[in-house]
Amino acid sequence: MIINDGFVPKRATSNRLPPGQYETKDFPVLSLGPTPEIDLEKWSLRIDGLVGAEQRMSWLELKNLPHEEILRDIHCVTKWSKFDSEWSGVSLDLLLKRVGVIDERGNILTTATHIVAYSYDGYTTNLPLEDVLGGKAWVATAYQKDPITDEHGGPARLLVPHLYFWKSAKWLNRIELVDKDMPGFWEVRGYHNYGDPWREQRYTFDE
Ligand SMILES: Nc1nc2c(c(=O)[nH]1)N[C@H]1C(S)=C(S)[C@@H](COP(=O)(O)O)O[C@H]1N2
Ligand SMILES: [Mo]
Repeated sequence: MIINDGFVPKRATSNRLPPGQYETKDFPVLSLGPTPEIDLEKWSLRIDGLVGAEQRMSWLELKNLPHEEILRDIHCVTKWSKFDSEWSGVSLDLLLKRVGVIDERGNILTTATHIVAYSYDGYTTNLPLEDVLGGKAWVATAYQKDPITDEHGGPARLLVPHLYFWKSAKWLNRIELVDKDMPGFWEVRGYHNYGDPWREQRYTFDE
C-alpha cells in the first residue's frame, strides 16, 4: 500500500543557515535611532550620481512601477536568520534601467562601480554595483503583502538578501551611483565592507 498524506519534508535547515547564525521565526527590529516620521505626500526617492539622467520619484511613481514577489532568507550580523521572508518590491535592475545605468539587456552604461544608499534617518550603506544587478536587490514596499511597517523601514527599504541585513537600508530616500567605494555608517564603524554571510564577513578584518 502506498500512503501519500501530502507530507512534504521541510527543506533541511542545515544547508541554508550560514555559519554562526541561528534561525528565528521573529522579525527583530534593529535601528540606530528613533523611527523617522515620513509623510507619503513628501516622500521621494532620488537616484543620481553617475547616471544617464537623474530621477526623483514620488511615492505614487514608485508604487506604479511593476513589483516582484520576493521570497528569501535574511541574515542579520547579530546572528539571527529568518527563512522565507516575503516581500514585494521594484528591482534595482528596473530602477537603474530607467536612469540609464544599464540598457535593456543589462549591459552597464556607467563608470560607476558602487552605489551608496541613503536613508531618512541619516543612515548610509555601500554596495558594489554588481551586487544590486541581476535580480539581487529591490526597493521593497511590502512585507507579507502589507505595507512595510514604520519600524521595519516603511514606506520603502532596500532589500539585498544575499548580504548581511545591515546592507538593506530602511527608510530609503536616495541611491547614488559612484565610481569609488564609499563605506557607509556601519562599514566605517567596524563592520565588514562587503558582508557576505556565507563567508561570515561580520567585522572589518574578517577575510
Ligand atoms: N535607515 C536604516 N537602515 C537600517 C538600519 C538603520 O538603523 N537605519 N539598521 C540596519 C541593520 S543593522 C539591520 S540588521 C537591519 C534591520 O532591519 P529590521 O529592523 O527590519 O530587522 O536594518 C538595517 N538598515
Ligand atoms: Mo544589524
